Amino acid sequence: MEQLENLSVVLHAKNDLRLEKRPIPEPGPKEVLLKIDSVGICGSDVHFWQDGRIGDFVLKKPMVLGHEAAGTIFRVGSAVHHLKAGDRVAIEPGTPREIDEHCRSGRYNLSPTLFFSATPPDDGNLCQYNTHDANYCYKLPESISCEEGALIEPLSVAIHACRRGGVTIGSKVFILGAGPIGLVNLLVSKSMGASQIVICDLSLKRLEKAKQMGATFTIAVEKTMTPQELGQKVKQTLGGAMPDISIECTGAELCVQGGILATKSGGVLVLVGLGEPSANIPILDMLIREVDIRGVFRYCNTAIRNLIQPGTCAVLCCR
Ligand code: NAD
Ligand code: 572
Ligand code: ZN
Repeated sequence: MEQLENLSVVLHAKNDLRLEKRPIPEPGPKEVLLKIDSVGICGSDVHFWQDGRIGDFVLKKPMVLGHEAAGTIFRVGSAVHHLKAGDRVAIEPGTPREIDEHCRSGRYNLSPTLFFSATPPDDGNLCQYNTHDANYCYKLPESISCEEGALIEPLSVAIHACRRGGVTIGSKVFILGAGPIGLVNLLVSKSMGASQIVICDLSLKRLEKAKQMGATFTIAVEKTMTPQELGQKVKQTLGGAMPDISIECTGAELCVQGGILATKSGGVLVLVGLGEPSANIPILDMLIREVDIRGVFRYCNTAIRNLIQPGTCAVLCCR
């Protein structure tokens, strides 16, 4: 019989990435063994590689990278009945380890003991075979490739952010940052019915991409711009109106400040971008104009089973 290998991309320490053979794991009763097909490289994989840490999450032992992944079921655990060998699935990397108060309220992303692929100390999916909780594997319909399946993960960040912001039909949305996360927020805002979407970035090339992807207006930010100028520019761009919802996807302090000032009174600023642990923000402006600031920690409940076709998954955008 052919001897299977499990070549894996393992981060040992800052700037010490190795390709090594690891044993093929055995699935537990509620798990599946997956042959990994596609893995996206997220900014956080690059950060762990280059810095060995992100904030308080520090690499202390070797870890397999990759949390944007899709694969094919190779074998199922004894208690798994909704999936079978050969099914192609999108993998949700965050799986609860215990049913705590956050899980019970449906916000399992907030569980402090959550397993999350490729966040120390939990291994990711940049390998040939891996096991995963079967309840967090979503069968892909024929029409969705594994590459697209892997991209459901970053898409989920945007679905969660737009839900947290309350994006709905007719919303005016301001997105700060046109990197992959800003761009998926653009796509999800559109699909949730936003009528006007303004997006800003320092990079003209990224703004060009945003325009191609359906942004109504783009704003080129200059490093010398003040947050007040950014807020004014957004209002001017929208013909005197202010956005109902702003979604911050840069982590830059200027953008957090500009996001508050740009948002209409009674509106919402959603913080997705990971910046410094503390920031100087125009808190009085936020208070007197009742601009709500909402955080985003990854996502929860963005994919479900059995919606379109029995046994397959659908990504939920609309509430
Ligand atoms: P990215 O670095 O590719 O994109 C960030 C964009 O912001 C870049 O295009 C950059 O030019 C732009 N930018 C930086 N400073 C700016 C400024 N002063 N004005 C205007 N634009 C500016 O990153 P990404 O992959 O798109 O992710 C965006 C952020 O979201 C990162 O901080 C990432 O860590 C974070 N993130 C958070 C979550 C979460 O759960 N909260 C999930 C995924 C990603
Ligand atoms: O797709 C999930 C994801 N989450 C990111 C970044 C990139 N991709 N977040 C920013 C970093 N945090 S963290 O709390 N951490 C490393 C666990 O600083 C998680 C959310
Ligand atoms: Zn990611």
